[in-house]
Amino acid sequence: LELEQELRKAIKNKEFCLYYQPIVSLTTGELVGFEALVRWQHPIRGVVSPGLFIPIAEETGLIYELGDWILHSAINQWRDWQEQFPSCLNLVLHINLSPLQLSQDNLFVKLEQLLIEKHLDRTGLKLEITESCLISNQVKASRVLDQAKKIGLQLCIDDFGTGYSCLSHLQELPLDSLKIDRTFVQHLGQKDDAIVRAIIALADNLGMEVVAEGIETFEQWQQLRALGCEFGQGYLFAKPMDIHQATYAIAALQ
Ligand code: G
Ligand code: G
Ligand code: MN
Ligand code: NA
Repeated sequence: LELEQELRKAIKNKEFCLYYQPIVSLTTGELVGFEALVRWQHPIRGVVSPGLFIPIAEETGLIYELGDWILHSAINQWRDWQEQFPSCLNLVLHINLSPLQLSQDNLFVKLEQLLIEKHLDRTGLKLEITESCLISNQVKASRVLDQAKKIGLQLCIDDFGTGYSCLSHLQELPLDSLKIDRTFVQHLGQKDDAIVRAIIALADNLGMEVVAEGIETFEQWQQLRALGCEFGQGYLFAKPMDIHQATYAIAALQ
């Protein structure tokens, strides 16, 4: 309850910021884009993890306001980078969406207005959604996702394999990429790699790109590359960066 009140205040006082974690090509190790990750810079507690406050924001309904701020902030930053660095047009920006945000009727109407207002090139914009929001209401999910595709956004299924994916529905949804959860990556080399192999084959067959998360060792990188996984992110390549560090990484591409 205490955290809830502080969260309310934090939204009013704009105590949030976005970090950007690089996504790289596993073939070359080169930067292909970023995932935007929200941080709460609490005046006393210091940095509070989204793993802690996103669930509270969801329980209390504050996620709508916070989610709008995240979308605005990420899109504004992306527009600034596109203006500064032409090479940015070849990068992707992943933005996480809470399942609750997807249930907002006017989400994509508002988003399209924002994109038009900012004159943004949309080709690299990708929304990350979790499996859980696809199972609760299958018909509605595919209608909502179609709306996102209609306004030129791409879709990525996050934390794949950790929820209850209904595999038959996966092929009916307009998904562009799939993220292998880091729990599977961590087990590479220890256990059988059958699950990762199967996920990559599934994605290939459905025409989806694959991004592996949580790559921490060189061995994991090499194994994923050998299994045909095209993209990755993780501490081996880079931790989530503040705006200055991310800008530097983009500038280095020129
Ligand atoms: O950045 P970190 O690993 O601490 O994130 C923890 C969790 O919070 C992850 O599951 C991540 O998906 C989630 N998260 C981070 N940023 C956002 C965001 O902007 N929106 C939503 N809905 N979830 C986020
Ligand atoms: O659920 P989601 O995929 O959005 O969560 C991404 C989170 O994973 C980020 O908050 C990020 O800080 C964290 N993360 C990114 N790379 C690594 C990594 O290599 N190892 C671990 N343990 N966590 C990571
Ligand atoms: Mn994510
Ligand atoms: Na994830």
